[in-house]
Amino acid sequence: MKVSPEESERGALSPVSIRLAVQRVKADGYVVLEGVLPPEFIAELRTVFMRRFQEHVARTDSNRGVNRYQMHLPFEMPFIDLRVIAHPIVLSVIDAVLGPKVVCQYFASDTPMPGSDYQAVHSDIHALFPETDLVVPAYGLVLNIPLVDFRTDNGPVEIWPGGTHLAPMTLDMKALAPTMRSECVLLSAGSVLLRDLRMWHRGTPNRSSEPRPNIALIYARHWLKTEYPPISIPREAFERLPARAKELFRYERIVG
Ligand SMILES: O=C(O)CCC(=O)C(=O)O
Repeated sequence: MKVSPEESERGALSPVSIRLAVQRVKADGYVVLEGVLPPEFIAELRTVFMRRFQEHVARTDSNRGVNRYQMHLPFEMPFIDLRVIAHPIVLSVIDAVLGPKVVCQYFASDTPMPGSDYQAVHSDIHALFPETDLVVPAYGLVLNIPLVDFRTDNGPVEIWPGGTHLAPMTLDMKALAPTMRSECVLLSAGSVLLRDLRMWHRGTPNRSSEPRPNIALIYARHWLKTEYPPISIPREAFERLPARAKELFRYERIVG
């Protein structure tokens, strides 16, 4: 979905756009919002990210398959710019899907490097009721913010849209996924991908010569407890946040 220049200017989607975006998430498991972040801001994020990332790679083994890194982000600028953590356009869709009292409980990144491979198809959340086939409405959304274009050659995320977010968690994902329709999400930097935590997906090989960095946040209903470690937030940074952002991060680890 394209965000119109008027919506960008106002920092708010029209009610019709919000309704469409919400219905896309409910029906398809995801929505792409195009043109949410300006190129100069993406460039700044990418520069600072790549510095951090190179340091991380120099001292850590890859943790998401060969040449593929998940790295938590420090709770500092420019990563905690409100356009990343509490973008009004993005939050308007998140709020409409997840209801009041939403929290943000994951602040990290995924970067396939050249030489990375396919991941196993997976969902980003455990079953709430593993002993049953019960399917419930959305309770968590992943926000992906690409820091470079996602192209066919640089390891775009592959998704199984249109129903897998509503599939019982007892299904045999590994056997089923290869027999089902999937697509690679090709995105221009500046666009964002909002996807149901449950939607089946995987990383694909980066066959280019550059890393493909992507910021990932999880927003959820306030009662959800994931197995990810809490976000560590320096108290001064927390205190400087506006009320809405404070509310989003209120259950995280405020230190100092
Ligand atoms: O950004 C990507 O390539 C997806 C990575 C992913 O799904 C994961 O590591 O769990």
